[in-house]
Amino acid sequence: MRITRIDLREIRLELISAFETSFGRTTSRRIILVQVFDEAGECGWGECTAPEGPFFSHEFVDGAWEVLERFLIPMVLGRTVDAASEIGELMTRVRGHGMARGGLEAACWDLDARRRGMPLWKLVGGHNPEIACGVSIGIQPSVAVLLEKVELELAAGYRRIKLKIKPGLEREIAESARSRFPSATISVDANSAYRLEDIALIQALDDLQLLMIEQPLDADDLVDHATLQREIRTPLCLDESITSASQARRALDLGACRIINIKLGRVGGFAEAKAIHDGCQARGVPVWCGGMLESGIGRAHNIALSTLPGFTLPGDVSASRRYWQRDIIHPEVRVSPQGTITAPENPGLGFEIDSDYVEQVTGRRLSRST
Ligand code: OSB
Ligand code: MG
Repeated sequence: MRITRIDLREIRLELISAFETSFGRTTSRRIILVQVFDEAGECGWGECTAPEGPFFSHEFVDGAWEVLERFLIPMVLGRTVDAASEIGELMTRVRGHGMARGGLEAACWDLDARRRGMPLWKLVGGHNPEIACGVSIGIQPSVAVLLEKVELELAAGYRRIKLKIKPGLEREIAESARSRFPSATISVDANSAYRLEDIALIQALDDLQLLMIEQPLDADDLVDHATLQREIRTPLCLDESITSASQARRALDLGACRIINIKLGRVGGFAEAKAIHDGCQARGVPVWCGGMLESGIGRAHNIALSTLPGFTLPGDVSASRRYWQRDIIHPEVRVSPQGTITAPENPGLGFEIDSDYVEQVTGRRLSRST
């Protein structure tokens, strides 16, 4: 397939409720959508998961736009590949900026699947279209509000509850949820808010039967994560630290984690995500699909990725209605009472793009063609 045109647009969507992590609070999202076209005018959609500010990692919306416009689009435009799996290789000269690369790469996977008339999840290599879903719950104004949210999500069927924590609040958050819901599958996510000197705070969570503790320390610190993992029974899961398949291998060789969260954007797209998945599967390490408060397009990509057989733990892939009053895809993503999403059988993403609504919420745009 030959990529003859690439369009970017920035949309703005208000979150139904603010999402707070140890690094900040998000109330609305600015999201870059990528469209790629082939010589026949067939089109694929991608979403760049870069957030509003450089607080999760170095990436953010305006930086990603700049990198896409100046460097990535010129590397892909006019090029011919046999399959979307080769697109990532065209962009390897750019260091980092996985979310910018991943948005463009994922759009090419959607295009490739549509051209072949097959659902994206099958092209990616998935076997079972039914995926297990969890939720990520931000830091709340009080324990009472938090427990109410957890109760609602468990009642909706979600199979794993992830609670955001930050220094000083970790024990209160995790213990209140554990004592109120003794048999629930619960994990916590610190988004790099701790240092190894805070080890006592992390050890205080070790008796709460948590499924995992996600990314307690710095993204670039595999060594301290390995030290911490030796001192606790609860599995560590890495998110921010895992930016590539080689970084995943190093983390596992060092014993820095026992579980890996795979995010399409953070790792630069499907080819790298699949490589991480394959490496983990070969070593018996469970993986799950993370989320970045995506619109329906990024969510649909996450659903496809989650059908790979090594995704044995529930992901942060949940229903559209938890985020948006109105999503940009039809139908919106729905979760069954059993806490599952079924990947669609239609070609490509398998969801229709609501182009009228996308137009309504579009701010700036850019189009490049051969
Ligand atoms: O660390 O997993 C994270 C959201 C934004 C940035 C980082 C993270 C998250 C989430 C939410 O946990 C996942 C989601 O519901 O999309
Ligand atoms: Mg995380």
